[in-house]
Amino acid sequence: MRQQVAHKDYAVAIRTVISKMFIARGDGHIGGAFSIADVMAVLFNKYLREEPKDWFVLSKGHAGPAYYACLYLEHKIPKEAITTLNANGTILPSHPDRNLTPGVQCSTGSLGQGISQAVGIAYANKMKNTNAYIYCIVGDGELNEGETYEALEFASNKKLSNLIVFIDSNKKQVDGLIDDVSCKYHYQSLFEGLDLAVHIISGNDVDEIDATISEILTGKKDRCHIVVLDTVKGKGIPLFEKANNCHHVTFNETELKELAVYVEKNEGVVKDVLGIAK
Ligand SMILES: Cc1ncc(C[n+]2csc(CCOP(=O)(O)OP(=O)(O)O)c2C)c(N)n1
Repeated sequence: MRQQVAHKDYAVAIRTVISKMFIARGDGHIGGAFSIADVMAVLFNKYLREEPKDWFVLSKGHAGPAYYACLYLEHKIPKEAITTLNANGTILPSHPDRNLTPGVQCSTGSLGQGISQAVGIAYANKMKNTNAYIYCIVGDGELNEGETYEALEFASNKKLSNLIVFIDSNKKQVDGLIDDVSCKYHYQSLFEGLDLAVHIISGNDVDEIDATISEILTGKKDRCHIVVLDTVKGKGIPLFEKANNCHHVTFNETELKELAVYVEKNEGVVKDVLGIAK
């Protein structure tokens, strides 16, 4: 296993690489990519193993750039690709495609379908008696898709203790607040009602995320775990944190400048992470 870096640095490196992709492209799903940078940092920096082969499924596939940033930091994709996000002929399409991008394990983007793949993978691994874990990130807006509950019912029925599902509760989806677009979610009772283990934590706090995963991995293996991440959409750059809508942004001059400032400030951290994650 490679040496770890500080989770906080890894998260900053993820946001910096995403910013580079968006500057080159001129637009992107920034809000939901930045809100999950901290959980992605903990997973890629510490938990995802090659042997036994763990699985990572980004069910909210529009946050693909966050996934690509991790794969770049893990030396799976080349530097030249970073400036080609969603361009013709790129290996980095807007949403993850396992046939195009080295290291991507599941193609996602149609909301509800990533979590459905994740439960299937977890069930197959359970039947084969592997020690692999399946980590899946689902959006809170994605929970508006009925398919997510069908998948979780299956996870409950099959007691998929090798599956950890993170809900990115950033409180906003594409066209407004979750509470307005659909309904207010009472996560504890909602998921306990499905007989799943529920953890509600600060989703932009790397230490709390790390402690929660560690507790799950060392605890009783009798059911699937749901970790609700209380996050901020656009977390990391105040301009986007405060925006009413930063789901998908075509960046104006001020926003591009803000991204460039972030990149300039944190380029050194990316180099440090790349150096250690060799
Ligand atoms: C089946 C399906 N319906 C609609 C969309 C369009 N869409 C893309 S992102 C999104 C909102 C998702 O909200 P959320 O899961 O909260 O994303 P986040 O705020 O975390 O980025 C929608 C409706 C889609 N990708 N797939």
